[in-house]
Formats: sequence, structure tokens, C-alpha cells
Amino acid sequence: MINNYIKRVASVHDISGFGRCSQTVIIPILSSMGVQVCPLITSVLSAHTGFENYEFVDFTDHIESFYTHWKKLNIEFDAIYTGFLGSSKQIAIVSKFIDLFKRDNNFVVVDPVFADYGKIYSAFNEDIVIEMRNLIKKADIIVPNITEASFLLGKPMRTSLSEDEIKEWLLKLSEFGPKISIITSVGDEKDDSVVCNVVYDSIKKEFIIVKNRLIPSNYTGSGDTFTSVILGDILQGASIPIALNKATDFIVKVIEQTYKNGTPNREGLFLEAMLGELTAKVIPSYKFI
Ligand code: PXL
Repeated sequence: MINNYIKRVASVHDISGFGRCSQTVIIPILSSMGVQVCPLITSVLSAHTGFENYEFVDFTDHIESFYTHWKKLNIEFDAIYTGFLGSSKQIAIVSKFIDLFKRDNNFVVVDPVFADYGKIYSAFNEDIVIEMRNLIKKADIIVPNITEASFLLGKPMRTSLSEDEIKEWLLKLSEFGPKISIITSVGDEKDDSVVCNVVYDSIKKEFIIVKNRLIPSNYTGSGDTFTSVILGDILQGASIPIALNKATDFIVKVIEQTYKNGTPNREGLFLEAMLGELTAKVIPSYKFI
């Protein structure tokens, strides 16, 4: 059952009540871009893990029965998008979900959310690295930041890379299997005023780099925002270079606006004012027959 008029995404992430990230970022962004989001909730948090003493309800034991219901309803997805996954058991269950819903005409985006700024998030231990290495084998597109990429590749932590090193890291990531490997927040060895998002398309054998001005801030949910816009653009038919360019332009604009407003980093990006920039310009009324 796939409605041709609108693209549909299974969004496999937690929901955190405070501190814009995961589902509370993904749903408004993709909806604004004209994409239907079906959230498959992995855990429920009072606020994301950057807040002290957050309440955490693990949804692991419900995930399978939730997607079994979807299967019974014959629901199909144009894309499956996974992010923060709270436990090993959960990763195994999500892996089964991918096997069950992957088709020839859809694709899987895995954002291996487990680390940033050189450190693994407090919710995880080192095992997450091995588990994520397995999960990214099932992905068509992966979007680690530079910290996650270095853990996945077993490389010493770096904040910036030369262009040759960027290519080497991307090629190594593509050996896990994804067609498109993206590394975000890569510093430029020659210019510390910029930060880069870089891509390797292993089908076209193309490397792409987009540089933007570095703003000294680290808003939670920036990765979720960036990946959601890339996904929305691809589903709207954009090529990978255009999707990368548009997502980078958008995130820079939002970060600048959020910085101006003085929003604390852990409260996330000031998206509410900026969603209009993403609004789908075409109301789809065509159908593939
Ligand atoms: O944006 C990544 C993310 C998602 N979900 C939870 C998080 C984080 C990052 O801190 O804590 C619960």
C-alpha cells in the first residue's frame, strides 16, 4: 500500500520531550517538505541525553509488535530512516525491521547517532561502535559526523582532515556497503574558519565537498536536521550534490538564526521560524501508473 501522491518515511528514532532533536525535528522538517512521516518510536525521554537526570522509557519491547501491525496493514515506505537507538537489543530489532520493509524501490538511511565532539554519548558504551558497524551494512545512505566516522573506522579521533584523508575515510566507510557515505562537521586543515560536509557516491564514484562558515556552537539535533533535509530533498527528486548543498545551506541559516537568538545549545535549533524555507512548492497530483 503506497500512496503515489506523497512519499512516506518510517522514522525510527526516540522522542525527546525537550531539546529539539530526533522525532520532534524530523517530523516537522519532512512534513514541511511534503513527505509523510510514520514514527516508529524507539524510546521516550523527558528531555534528550544532554540534560542531567532525564527520564527514559525504553520502548524496545514494543517496536516489533508495532511494525508487525504495519506489516499486517500492508504499509510500505519510500525510505526507512534510523537514528538514536538506545540498546543492542533495539539495534537487532531495528535491523529485522529493515529486512522486513526493505524493497527494491526504497532506500535505507542510517544516521549512526552515538557520539560527537570526540566522545561517545553518555547513554552508550563502546559496544555501540560494533553494533553500528553492523547496522550500516544495511544502509544505502549513512551520515556519521567526524567523531562517529573515526569510531566506525577505528581511526584516531580527528577534528579536521586533508582532502586526501577525506577521500580515504569515505572510501573506507563505503566498504561497509552504503552507496552514499556522508561525513558531517569535518574541519578544513588549511582554514579553521570553515567546516565541511563531504560525500562519496560509490555508484558514480564521485566525491563531493560543501564548505561553510564555522559558527562556534553545537546545537543538539543539528545532525537530525541536516539528514532530514537531505532525505526530504532526495525524496523530492534532488540529486545527491543538490541535496547536500541545500541541506548545508539550510543548516547554516538555522544555526546563524539560533546563534543570534542566544538559544542555549542543548535546547536545539530555532527551527520553528525557519520551516517556511523548506515548504514544498509543488502539491503533487501525479501518480505513477
Ligand atoms: O540528536 C541526537 C540525539 C537523539 N536522541 C537523543 C539524544 C541525542 C543527542 O544527544 O540524546 C535522545
